[in-house]
Amino acid sequence: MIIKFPAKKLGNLLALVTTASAVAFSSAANAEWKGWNIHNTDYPVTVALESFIKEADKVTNGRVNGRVYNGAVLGSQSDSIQMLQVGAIQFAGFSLGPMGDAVPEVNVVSLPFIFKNLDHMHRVMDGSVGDKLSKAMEKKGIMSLAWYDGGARSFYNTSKPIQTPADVKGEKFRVMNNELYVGMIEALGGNATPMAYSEVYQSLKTGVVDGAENNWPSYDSSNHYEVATYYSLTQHLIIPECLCVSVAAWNRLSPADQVLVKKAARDSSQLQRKLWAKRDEESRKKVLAAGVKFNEIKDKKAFSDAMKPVYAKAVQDNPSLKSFIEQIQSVD
Ligand code: BDP
Repeated sequence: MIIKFPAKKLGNLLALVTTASAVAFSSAANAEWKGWNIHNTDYPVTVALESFIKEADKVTNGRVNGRVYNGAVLGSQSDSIQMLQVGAIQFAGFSLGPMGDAVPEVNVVSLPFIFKNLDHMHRVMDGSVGDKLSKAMEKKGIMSLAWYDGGARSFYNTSKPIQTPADVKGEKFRVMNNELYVGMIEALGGNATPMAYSEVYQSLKTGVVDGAENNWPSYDSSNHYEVATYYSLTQHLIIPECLCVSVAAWNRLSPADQVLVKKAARDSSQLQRKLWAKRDEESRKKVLAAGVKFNEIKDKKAFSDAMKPVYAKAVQDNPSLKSFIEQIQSVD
């Protein structure tokens, strides 16, 4: 497998990783597994990733050892995808949302209302569709060892409740880096700006964007609730997250170690899902107590109908999505 990057971009990525790890880790650097993470301490993804690498170290007698770099200090999520592909980092935990560019099949999980609820997403991802997506990622240098939860994403904004699709008209929304989400907002008559997570707080505060969309825990941990105080429960996206490893790092492990590391990953996903359910509830309560104005959506079908054109466009751009959509819809 050959992945090409412009020399300058790749140089920047490698410099970033080398500097960050040199600061934190001076001995046995060759053996260190560097883990990328966007979230801060105590977040369910963070705790699960830390538990994974600790367990992997234990069960392999230190043959796999490393640490998790929180708060996206190793670069943005788009950077992390490329760093996994070239083996500059060894593992990461993140939303599959921005992965559509690198692995087009994965865009199926970014289609609005594709999953009925969290349980449905679990059944799909823990079954054959999850395996197929993992295979597609593997061809691009990234392997998913386990699926994590990312809850359901809803709109939040600074000026008014979103009750119907018409309320999105003319509003500027931040989306994750993926053209599909731009189409999703445009289908509602809004304007979308793809932007790194780290820039959203300031952009909401200064009016560069009017709103964004995310699950309760991220709305809480990013402090976006302080500056965008209307949260409207559209739940238009349920996007799985992954504990992913670099195929380059994976291939250096013995088959026996691969079995052990995979088990550590699966165990960490059990932990993450438990922590997620708890945190989802805690974050919801916390932001509501802080004064967030929250509304349910009376007619969710109005949103899914308005967003339907996104499906046709996605299939047109990537015909292989058609069969993935059908497979997901056929899972009860
Ligand atoms: C969070 C995901 C994280 C994304 C972030 C975002 O856990 O991976 O980067 O949303 O909106 O819910 O960028």
